[in-house]
Amino acid sequence: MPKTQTRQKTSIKADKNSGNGTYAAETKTSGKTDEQLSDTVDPKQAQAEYEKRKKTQRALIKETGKEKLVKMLYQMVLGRRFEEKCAEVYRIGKIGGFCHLYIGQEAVGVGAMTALREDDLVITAYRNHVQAMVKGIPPEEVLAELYGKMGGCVKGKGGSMHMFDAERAFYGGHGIVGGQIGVGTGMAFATKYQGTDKVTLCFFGEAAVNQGMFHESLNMAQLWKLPIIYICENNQYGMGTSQTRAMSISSVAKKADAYGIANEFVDGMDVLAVREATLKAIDRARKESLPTLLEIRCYRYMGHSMSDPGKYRMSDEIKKYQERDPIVLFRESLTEAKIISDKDYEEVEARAKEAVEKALKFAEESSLPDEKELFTDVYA
Ligand SMILES: Cc1ncc(C[n+]2csc(CCOP(=O)(O)OP(=O)(O)O)c2C)c(N)n1
Ligand SMILES: [Mg+2]
Repeated sequence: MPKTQTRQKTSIKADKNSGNGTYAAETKTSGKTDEQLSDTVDPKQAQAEYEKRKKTQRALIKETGKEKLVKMLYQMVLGRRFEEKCAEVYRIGKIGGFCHLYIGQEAVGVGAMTALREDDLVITAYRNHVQAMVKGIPPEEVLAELYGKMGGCVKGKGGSMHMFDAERAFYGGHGIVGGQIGVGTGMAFATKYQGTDKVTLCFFGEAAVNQGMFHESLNMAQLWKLPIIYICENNQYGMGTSQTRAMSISSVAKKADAYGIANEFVDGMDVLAVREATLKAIDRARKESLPTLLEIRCYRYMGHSMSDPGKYRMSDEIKKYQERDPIVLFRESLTEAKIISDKDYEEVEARAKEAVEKALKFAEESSLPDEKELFTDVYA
């Protein structure tokens, strides 16, 4: 055997934590073959898997507890009603610029983020209103931001795509597809460098996976053993292009195998499945300082943005996915487990509606930024 090969092998064995030569076997990657990987797209098959999973989810329901579960349900319903209101006021010209809604994807943001600790970090793309609220930014501040008003979380200067709140560890809101993957990787590096046990959660769409930034970041994250969870919200479309027309290998999760990163495919219509997968990934990040890639398969009901004419898909396809609506499924799971009654659900709906009305009043009444704001918080 040539000398160089011997040397490389030695360094893998000698220094497990240096970042050199960490292999899949050490990091519990999927280890699944193409045929075994369950990247179920067909809603019927996904529903059958969900029905089976319901039994094992009872344990998760029990350990999560009623208070937390109802809070998760509330956040999903609030997200839905909030985005519906955004669509309504956008159409009458109250909101300017781009506006990307999260309707249909609520289980991803809520399932993943409610598994975090309050001081954990989150970074995401432009479809960010609901995630901002789950991280604790009040609905008033999110809607006022959409209105471009002073009461917004970034004083009206960010708009729909750039929610941000450093105190709540919500680092945006990014419009450049895949840009946040590099920034998020840097955030995870910083928390490790500072000696904390904080975890970073980095969301992006499946179209971002075709960017070099995704591959460069995953490579570094495993090399440097960073405490980060990459969440690919695979809603199956990048603007108007279906994933099947743009990606050579349809499984996003499997791409992590190339970097020796643990990965999992998750049903994004099932908030409990999202929670369970994220909890495992958080454990891996916090205790072992290792990254994970979760591919969470979901579907967006609305257009890519409010200006999308939607000519690239049939309405039947949307209906097919709506039959597995994440809020309906979660309500069903909680009702069957006797956690909530119909009356409890109605209360959740009423509270969410009230919160949206309060946010609307706040956004309407908030003032426009003063001209001098053009020169505050500007770094370049
Ligand atoms: C670097 C870059 N290229 C192109 C665009 C234009 N663009 C905006 S959104 C988008 C599609 C992104 O789709 P995906 O990542 O799947 O996220 P989704 O909108 O589905 O949430 C594209 C191509 C951009 N913003 N940035
Ligand atoms: Mg997408």
